[in-house]
Amino acid sequence: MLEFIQHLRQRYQAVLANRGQVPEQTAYQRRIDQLILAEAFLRKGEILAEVRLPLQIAVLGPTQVGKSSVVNVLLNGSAAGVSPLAGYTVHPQGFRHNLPLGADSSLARYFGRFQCVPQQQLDKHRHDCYSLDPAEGRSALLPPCVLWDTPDFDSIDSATYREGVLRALALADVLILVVSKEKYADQSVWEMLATLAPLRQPTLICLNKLSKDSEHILLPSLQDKWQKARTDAFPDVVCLHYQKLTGAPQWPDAAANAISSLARHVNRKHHAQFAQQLLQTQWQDWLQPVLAEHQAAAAWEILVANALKQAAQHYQQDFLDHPQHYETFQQALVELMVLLEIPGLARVLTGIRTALTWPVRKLLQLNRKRSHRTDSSQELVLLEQIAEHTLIQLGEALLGYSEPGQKNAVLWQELAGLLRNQKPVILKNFCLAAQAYHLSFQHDVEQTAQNLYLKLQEQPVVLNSLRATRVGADAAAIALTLHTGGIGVHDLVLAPAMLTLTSLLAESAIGGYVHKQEVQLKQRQRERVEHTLLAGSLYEQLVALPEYLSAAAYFKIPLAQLNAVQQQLSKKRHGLRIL
Ligand SMILES: Nc1nc2c(ncn2[C@@H]2O[C@H](COP(=O)(O)OP(=O)(O)OP(=O)(O)O)[C@@H](O)[C@H]2O)c(=O)[nH]1
Ligand SMILES: [Mg+2]
Repeated sequence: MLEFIQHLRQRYQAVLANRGQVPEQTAYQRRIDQLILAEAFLRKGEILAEVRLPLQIAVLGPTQVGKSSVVNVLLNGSAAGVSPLAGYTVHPQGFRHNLPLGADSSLARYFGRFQCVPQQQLDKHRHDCYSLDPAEGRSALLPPCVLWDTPDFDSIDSATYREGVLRALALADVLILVVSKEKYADQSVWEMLATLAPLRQPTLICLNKLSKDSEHILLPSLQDKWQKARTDAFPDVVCLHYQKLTGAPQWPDAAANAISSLARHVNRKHHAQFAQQLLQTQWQDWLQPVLAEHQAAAAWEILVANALKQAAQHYQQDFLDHPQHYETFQQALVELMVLLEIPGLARVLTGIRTALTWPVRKLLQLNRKRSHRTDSSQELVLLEQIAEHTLIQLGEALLGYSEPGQKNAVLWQELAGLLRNQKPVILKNFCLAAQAYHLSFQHDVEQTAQNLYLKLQEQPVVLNSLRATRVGADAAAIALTLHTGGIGVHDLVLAPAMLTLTSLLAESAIGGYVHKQEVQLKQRQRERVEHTLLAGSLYEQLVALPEYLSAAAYFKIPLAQLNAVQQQLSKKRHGLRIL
């Protein structure tokens, strides 16, 4: 689970980085924050399950509200760096208050790739660091704890050190939110508090830099803002008045125990439960663009499947059912003529001396190389046209989906571009597959001819009339011409001899059988075209297109992986030991 959350966060960051300004920018940024928090919160849970971690208190707030000043007041020291420069603190800085000396390895494990550096050596330009130093003395305002001064989350530069803030905040058992008169209403403050809500940390608000009596005006408004962002009770507020002389806040005596009593509300036993609730409530929102990609891919598959259904209908109408285009059965009849070796055939072979003595089939074998029946096939021409038409139709549909404002418009747009670029390759592959099909289907044509031949053998009357008529001889001549490359396959359809031969057979005693053979051949042909060419070559190439979407700009998390993680999430209702 932890690895998945990490991966999801990285995908969000990559997608944002690669797509530039996206309409969902704000939502993506919020989810990245939530994922960093969740990841850190789960990591803390892992550590809590193994070791005793001292109480962690984090001071947070927008820039220049006096966070570091409050840290110093609470520690009764001056260790935290204070400055009038916005965004002065850029690293999480921990101060160990009243804690026995001990190994801090569990915190190092918590911070992971972040390096622990002595406070004085923190580099302003390196943001994957934190410090953890002992506090100078003891403070009556704090229980034994690690007190964290954190960087702001609202300045322009804060984007570069935001992860450090979030990691420190997810570690905290208790939060101290510092806001000032100027900053308490900032949207960033309340967005951050909403993001932190699932962590259920007991919180104290410090209203800093107050002028005399201004708290009465500010407090109701502060409460209102809290209630809009959170569902938990409005916390205690400590009002800190502006101290011109010291330049530092002064903690009121009445609030001396505020933090210690807040710390008593910390209940780490519920950590696992809170973590699970956090995942369950945010899961669907996090996965929304990931699922949207899968939905788009599924929609594309349906689009392709429908287009291919239409393509199959075109093939049926414009070829199989078309009286002037359908040539395959005529080809079977040509083969039949060859098998019959109709007498009189020799007449048309004048000029080919060997033909007078050689059986026709032998002659055809010699010429087989020369004639390539796929070259002249009307079927192949039509299939290519159908494929091209299908791609044009799909391209138009994609453009419709890519209109700005449409769901997944960016994805559809890129898919439209991919289709445009890949079109020549898709068509070429399709044509090759079509030729291969056509060649292999000759076997079925020959088989049909064999069936007819065998049937004719049983019907000597029909056979003899065929041999006796001129039609037979003419058709046989055409057969030979076709085999020797003299005419193309499509010419067969309209050749008068072939037409007469067809009707002669249809009206003969084996008419029913001939018709059945034709129907069966057509059926096999349709199945083969649908299966190997439409559902095969074309569908497979088209459905694979989304795989070529630029890897960095999309989530591309497989459904199987999603399902596996989701199962984990729903299984472990009672605590997240697996996490
Ligand atoms: N006079 C007066 N100045 C204060 C008070 N609290 C903070 N300041 C000043 O406000 C400025 C910012 O204080 P910091 O404590 O550095 O604020 P911060 O929130 O840590 O700021 P960043 O680290 O930049 O986010 C400093 O110049 C402080 O001296 C106060 O109560 N009175
Ligand atoms: Mg600071």
